[in-house]
Amino acid sequence: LSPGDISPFPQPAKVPEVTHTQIFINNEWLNSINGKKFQTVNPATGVKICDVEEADEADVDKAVEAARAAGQRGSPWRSLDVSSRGRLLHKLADLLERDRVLLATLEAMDTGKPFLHAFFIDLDGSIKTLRYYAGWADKIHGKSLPVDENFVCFTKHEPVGVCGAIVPWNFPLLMFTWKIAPALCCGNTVVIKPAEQTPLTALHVGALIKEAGFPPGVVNILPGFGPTAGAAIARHMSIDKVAFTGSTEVGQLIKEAAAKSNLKRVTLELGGKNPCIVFADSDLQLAVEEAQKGAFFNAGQACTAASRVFVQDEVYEEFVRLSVESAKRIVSGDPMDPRTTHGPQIDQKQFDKVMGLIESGKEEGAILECGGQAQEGKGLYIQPTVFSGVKDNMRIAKEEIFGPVQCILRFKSQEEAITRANSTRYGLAAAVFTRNVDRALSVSSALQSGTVWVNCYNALHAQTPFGGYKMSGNGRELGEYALAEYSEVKAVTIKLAEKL
Ligand code: TXE
Repeated sequence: LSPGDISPFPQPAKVPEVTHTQIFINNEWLNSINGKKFQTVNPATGVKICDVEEADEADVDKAVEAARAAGQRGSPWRSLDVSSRGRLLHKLADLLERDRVLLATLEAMDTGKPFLHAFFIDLDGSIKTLRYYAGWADKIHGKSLPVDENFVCFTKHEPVGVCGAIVPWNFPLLMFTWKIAPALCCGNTVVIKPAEQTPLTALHVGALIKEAGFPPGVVNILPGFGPTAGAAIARHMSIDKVAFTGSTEVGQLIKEAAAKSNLKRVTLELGGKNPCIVFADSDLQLAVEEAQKGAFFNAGQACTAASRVFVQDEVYEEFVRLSVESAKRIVSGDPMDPRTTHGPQIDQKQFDKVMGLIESGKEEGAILECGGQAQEGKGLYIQPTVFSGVKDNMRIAKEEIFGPVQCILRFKSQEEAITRANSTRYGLAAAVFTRNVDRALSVSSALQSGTVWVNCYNALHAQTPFGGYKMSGNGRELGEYALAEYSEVKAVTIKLAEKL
């Protein structure tokens, strides 16, 4: 971008006021019961933004009590007309639109992602998710069933009850709305914990939830840590469902805690090692651009990251050459600068993990084409890194890197590509690049993956279900499919005097 191109873009808020740093329960702002606070830091600068109240088990108990009361029979929330429920979700979407610049600024400060990405991607997705589920609120209905003998039977869809949610730091606001929107649309109440690295946008939305007019206790927000507040949600005896996005390892803990407590329902959206298969008959320039967008978007901190790019023999060298050229054009810098497309990793732990995996790639014999190092004097920034000659048994081909590292692997036949793509414990997303529609469809069918993109990458929509096969998770978020995760089905059977 030249300076002349910058002006049409929205600008970050000048001095974003962080006004909401407390626990949000019953539409009130509270200090933590144990008096603890934690700090949230801007990963682009390493500078503390503010202190936030730290919720623990006792605060979770209080929030669950509020959520349970808010969802009781006869409560204002349970008695609300379904069309009014939809209106409230639309109102919340309106308020996110009003505060879009402030929210995108807070998101960029707290995560280090470019402000314009936060504004155009995270905020856009959050607002659309709220509006999509606002539309569903009065369209969730059961069926009338033909049954034997002199009975009539119908089903109705009821709220599950108190829904716990635990979200990560890579898309804090988007994951928050992916959880609350379907839950509220189905009439549930929510107890949600943002990630400890990124509590700020969720808390600001708490204020908007109150302003929109949601009754007290319908949404409760608990900033805090995983092993304390998060684990208290997972094992709570009075939470009916938990939705989690995060690592596969913690996903296993959540499911175990749910099983050992009250068998609450569990939906999990976990890691990925997503294959992106580029056939020789593809539009190569398009494939290079999309695969790279997949690898480097959000500094590689995406569960959908295109972290294994399989390229067919005939076009392999050219693909590597173009990918390296493209990686070198990525602009890393101040997230508030509109020219920046690449930000830092979220924290030291993630930075160390990514740097460790890059080192393992070098040691195990992958060819380092570009990057491969931290950016000098820039804290948590890592150079966009391209490895070619990657082999299936290398750690960088097997483990989720969650950093700006593109791994390029070579293949010969379609069957080989499918087998290698599927040989992972994960199954979240996959992509196929080809101009042959028969090939696109047969490879899409063969891939063990909750999402398959054809000639595109990271194409996510509120209308489209998202979730994983295998150890990438259970259940689906978004779309009509998510409604089933947030509803109980009740069958009502009536005996009649005679057969109708
Ligand atoms: O994840 P955690 P971390 C992957 C990615 C990343 C790795 C580790 O590979 O490098 O996980 O990241 C809460 N009980 N993903 O350590 O710990 C925690 O507070 C209950 C993929 O950040 O899973 C936060 O709110 N909750 C992923 C959330 O879980 C617990 C996004 C995620 O943190 C808990 C993030 C516990 N015992 C990381 N321990 C994706 N699918 O997009 C932690 N938490």
